[in-house]
Amino acid sequence: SSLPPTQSKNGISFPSSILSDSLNLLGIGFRRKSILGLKSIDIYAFGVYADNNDTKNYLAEKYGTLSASQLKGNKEFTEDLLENDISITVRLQIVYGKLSIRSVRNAFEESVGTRLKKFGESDNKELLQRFTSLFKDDIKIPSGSVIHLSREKGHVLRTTIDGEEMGSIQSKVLCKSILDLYIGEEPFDKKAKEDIELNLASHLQN
Ligand code: DAO
Ligand code: DAO
Ligand code: DAO
Repeated sequence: SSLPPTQSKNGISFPSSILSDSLNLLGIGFRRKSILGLKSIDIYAFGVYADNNDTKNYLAEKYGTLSASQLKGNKEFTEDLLENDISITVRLQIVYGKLSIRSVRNAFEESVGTRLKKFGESDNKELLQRFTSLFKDDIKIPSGSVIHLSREKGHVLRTTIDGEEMGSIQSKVLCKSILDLYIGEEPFDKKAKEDIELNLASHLQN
């Protein structure tokens, strides 16, 4: 079975587990954005961590007999990963050093807003604003900052920046929408998602 990667292509390293021994790294990738339609810049690197026991409990019975290639691109599997009460943390490490809070808010409303709509959240404007209002103008996220976006038990989204608690919000659709950016059908980084599927396949078979 393949070991989870602990280092990304251009040298940003991710620990193989964080927060607890059972929260293990499944894949890493990049969030890129093209500026003025010209060049594409790396905004942040990310690592996706899932709780070993949760993935076994929720997914092994149904998917434990499938090979990595059978899991790859399997829509039902993606849906089950997003939908179930599986603890997952996405660790972001900021690369682009000139992020303003305004551009974070705008990007968030675009990326997460699209997903909230996709998952049928009718009141998404209110939910989005409740969330982005917490992005105070004096928050600093220079290059190297580490943000944790965690889905905890009961579909609670908890956010920390450099270990400092920003707050939590209980919302199944918000948790699902944020995780969809990284492990959904149209992820930011396709290779990262493939690695995640590969590592989950080998974990579920054991
Ligand atoms: O400054 O115009 C610019 C480029 C900014 C791109 C902003 C993308 C923000 C992505 C969200 C970051 C979340 C931490
Ligand atoms: O990359 O489009 C995206 C969305 C990333 C979610 C980022 C959440 C950022 C929360 C902390 C912001 C603090 C200003
Ligand atoms: O309206 O239910 C509520 C309380 C809102 C608390 C939400 C905290 C969200 C934390 C995310 C911070 C991201 C910087």
